[in-house]
Amino acid sequence: MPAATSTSPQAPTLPPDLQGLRETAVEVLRGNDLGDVTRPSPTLYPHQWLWDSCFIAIGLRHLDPSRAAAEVLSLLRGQWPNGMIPHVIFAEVDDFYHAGPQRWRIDRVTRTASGAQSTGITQPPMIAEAAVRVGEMLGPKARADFYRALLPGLIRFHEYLHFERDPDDEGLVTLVHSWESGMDNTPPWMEATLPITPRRVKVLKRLGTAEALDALRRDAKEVPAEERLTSAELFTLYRVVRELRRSGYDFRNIRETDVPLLQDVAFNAILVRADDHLVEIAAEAGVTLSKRLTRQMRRCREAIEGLWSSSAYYSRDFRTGELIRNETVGGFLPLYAGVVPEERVDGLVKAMTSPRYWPRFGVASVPADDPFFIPRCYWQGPVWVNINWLLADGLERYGRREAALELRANVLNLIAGSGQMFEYYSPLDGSGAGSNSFSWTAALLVDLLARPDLAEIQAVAARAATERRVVSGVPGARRAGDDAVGAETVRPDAVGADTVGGRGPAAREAAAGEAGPAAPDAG
Ligand code: 2M8
Repeated sequence: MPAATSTSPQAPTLPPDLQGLRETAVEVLRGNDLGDVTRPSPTLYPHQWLWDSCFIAIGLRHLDPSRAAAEVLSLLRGQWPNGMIPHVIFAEVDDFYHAGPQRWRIDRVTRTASGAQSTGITQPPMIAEAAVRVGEMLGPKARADFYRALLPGLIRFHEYLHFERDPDDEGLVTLVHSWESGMDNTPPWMEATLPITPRRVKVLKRLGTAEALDALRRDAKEVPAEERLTSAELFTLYRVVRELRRSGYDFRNIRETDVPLLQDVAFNAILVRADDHLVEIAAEAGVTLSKRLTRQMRRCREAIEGLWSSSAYYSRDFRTGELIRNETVGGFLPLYAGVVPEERVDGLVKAMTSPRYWPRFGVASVPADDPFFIPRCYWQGPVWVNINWLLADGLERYGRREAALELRANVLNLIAGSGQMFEYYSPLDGSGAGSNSFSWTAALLVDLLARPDLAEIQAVAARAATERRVVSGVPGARRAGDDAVGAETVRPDAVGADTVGGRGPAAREAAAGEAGPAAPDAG
């Protein structure tokens, strides 16, 4: 690892309550520090994840910029000869992770730069964003060293995405697994994956013997199963891994299988922003990007327009070219990319801050009136700190400062409300869910508390805490034991309660037992 010398910045002077919260966050980051890399959480996620490390570095830069630079650079350890940077680089720890090296067997097809084991898929390309943020905190010499060390691998990664994952030159990058989106059980991916539910899983569901599958799950030993994807969904995702493994992780083979292939809107939006940062980094390092790459970057930026339909952005099915019309928070990420025409911006901000996405705490990952919505279930309702960070950043660059302040204040209230660093939070009652001691929540809190406009964020947070924006009639709230939520500001117009839960886990488990062509076993 090249030396990226810098001095540790001063900790900001904070009021005592926030000081305590910051200390908790720093403690979480310390506890998850494995050396040059930080695991997302102590129990559920013991390895290194691509976009987690990027968000973590964005927080670490305020504590130790050199360590933050090392976190970003460490991702290159996992780079494949074809340029791909994998979504997980496995640490040499006693492995209890549910999708560990044995599921992937990448040693049969390739070797990572360091020889470390990895998965065979990638994740949202946040590296360039993290690099620029870390670079801001380094002195000129240290930044130059850091960029020089990172750039060749970073360029190869962007080339891999733009070339290998856009084989038909459509401008958009195609993903081969929902784990690549980072939003594992987000509705468009679950819709697309349902038809390939393994036959054995369908049979078990039909027989009503779901417990058999639940008992095989490792992840649900760490976190209540109802806060994660259903067993049918999880075993279907394992089946996709098996298909990818058999295809040698080569897109040309993968496209011949039946695994869902999506041009994911959030991933492509993050890539467009990352491309801008890559251009900036290359310019500063005096490196010229190839014409071919520059052309594809432009094509990608333009192609996001093809994901817009009447009032929202959606992901698209690579095979059929059809938009998958499930609304999710991912549809707002073109704001982060900076590709939304000005005349659309206010409409998107209005939608994002409406009671559908912001029933009481926002921005929810799925709207509260959506059949998929479950307030504490993973990427099907909860508020995620990293996504709100991206949205606030985009809003600010669009000059929507008030909205950005509101998002940041809301995140502050959520974390302060629990006093702990949860993986995600219920948009209905603000309770924390998923894993605890979660690194990117801690890191992005550290980042938020270092902002120069913190006093304004706090003022908005204080106002929001007394306002108690609440919607009534969301069945999900009752399911999750959220009855305690008061209804001072009831907005009955907010959600169409009748439909809520219609495609919730039970319904989908049942559907998995009915629908779809016969598929091989659960793998
Ligand atoms: C979650 O995904 C992993 C698979 O990649 C899992 O559930 O095992 C997602 O929230 C993903 O976005 C995140 O990077 C990862 C680690 O925090 O956990």
